[in-house]
Amino acid sequence: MKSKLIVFDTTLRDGEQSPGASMTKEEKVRIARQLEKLGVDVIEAGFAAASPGDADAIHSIAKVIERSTVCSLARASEKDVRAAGEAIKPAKHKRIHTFIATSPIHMQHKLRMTEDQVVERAVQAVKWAREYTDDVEFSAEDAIRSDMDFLVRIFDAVIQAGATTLNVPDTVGYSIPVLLGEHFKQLIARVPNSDKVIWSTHCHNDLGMASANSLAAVMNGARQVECTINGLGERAGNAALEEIVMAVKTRRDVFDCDTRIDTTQIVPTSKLVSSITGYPIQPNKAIVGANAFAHESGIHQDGVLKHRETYEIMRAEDVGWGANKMVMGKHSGRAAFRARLQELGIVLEGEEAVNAAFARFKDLADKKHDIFDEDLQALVSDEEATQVSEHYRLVSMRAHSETGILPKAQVTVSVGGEEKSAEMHGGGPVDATFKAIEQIVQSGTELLLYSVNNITSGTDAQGEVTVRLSKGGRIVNGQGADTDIVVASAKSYLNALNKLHSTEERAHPQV
Ligand SMILES: [Mn+2]
Repeated sequence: MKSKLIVFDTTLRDGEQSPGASMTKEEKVRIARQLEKLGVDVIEAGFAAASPGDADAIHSIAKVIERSTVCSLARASEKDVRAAGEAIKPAKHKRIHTFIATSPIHMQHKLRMTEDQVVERAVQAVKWAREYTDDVEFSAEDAIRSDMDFLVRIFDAVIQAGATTLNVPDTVGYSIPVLLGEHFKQLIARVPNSDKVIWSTHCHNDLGMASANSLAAVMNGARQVECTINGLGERAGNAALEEIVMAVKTRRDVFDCDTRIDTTQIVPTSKLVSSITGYPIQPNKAIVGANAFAHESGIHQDGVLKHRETYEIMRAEDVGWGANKMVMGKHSGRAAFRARLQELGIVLEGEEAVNAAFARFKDLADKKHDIFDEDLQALVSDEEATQVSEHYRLVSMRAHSETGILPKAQVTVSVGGEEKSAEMHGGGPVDATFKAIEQIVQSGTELLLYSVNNITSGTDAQGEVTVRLSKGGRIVNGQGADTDIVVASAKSYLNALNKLHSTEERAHPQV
């Protein structure tokens, strides 16, 4: 009988801390529902004390999630822990995850606290958290660079205070598998009552070893892995959920534990997170990259055709490739449209919202023959984006490109209800369009990233454009989808400007 490996997904917390990846409440709820369908045990839904908006998003997720545990992060302060406790209150299964730094460099330079003070604060935070739930996780931030004797002391103290999961994060992505495994072995051997708690790993990918390090922890007794979809996260990201889950499943001969993940939901979840955050997936990404199961070379193809196991260690359909064959089109009715949204876990508030989304669907079906699940997700994202306090709205545009002629764009934007137009030349139709928008808006932002990806295949596919803008130290991603990539570009640029216009300031702790 294999033991259970708890999958703790932090896409909505650590993942959201990727530059510009911040999501709206509706987007977070949509991802949380998909994570539940995927079979994630714990959903870290956010950091409640970051802002009232963050607390509200966690609260909304806590209300709709039934099977997964809903968790909020909290620094080791009374204000943070109480904010977390309030935010997760409606959840059926709830957890508070509190943390404090334990490495000498963090205690001296960041916290300016002594070891005794850090232990006292950690114990107090766990006790506050226990007022709200019996399920309390404690993280020793930067554990990998902390002194082993001190870690043993603080973990012993928080177990006595009531912590039930102990997380040993490699916050800065510094470890290597052999050392990290040894770290877990020693901790579990030395901490009193270590068998009464779940040991957890949280690895960052700065040296490209997040998944390998996490698995080394599992081989040495960790029974919870903290990870994100597509490896999203601070800097180089976190351990990728899909890699951990498939490694444990594929190498059953090595791991004496198992997850309860429905692996056929991996690819749909990956696509949803990518499309909502605007972080495209590299084609050669393990499990979820477009090439992960494509056999280009003739020799490989021949081998695979003769006997699949010659080159394939996993089956594409087991991770959800090709599962989205369900296609809708021009003749699909309102009932079918609604049923499909429901199956995708998309809940639209009220008949009016359904009607608006259905009208968009019909528009799209006029331009594009087959409508896939990914198109529906993009359509709903687009619809939600238009509802988010639209200070800037695209009224109309015309872009012209012709060989031998300087490209030109004419754009009309509604700015707080007032229509303004401009016409500009540029290096190409997209450049001209952005220049025309800037001529109207005068935002003074810096364009950090512009990327176009096709949502599905074929030349009639919708283009999904991501634009990353920076202004005064703040970074936002804007997105837009359309069968015309110049129009999609204008939408994404305005979406980013709207976010800069409305986003509130938030705290960003790192674990
Ligand atoms: Mn982290």
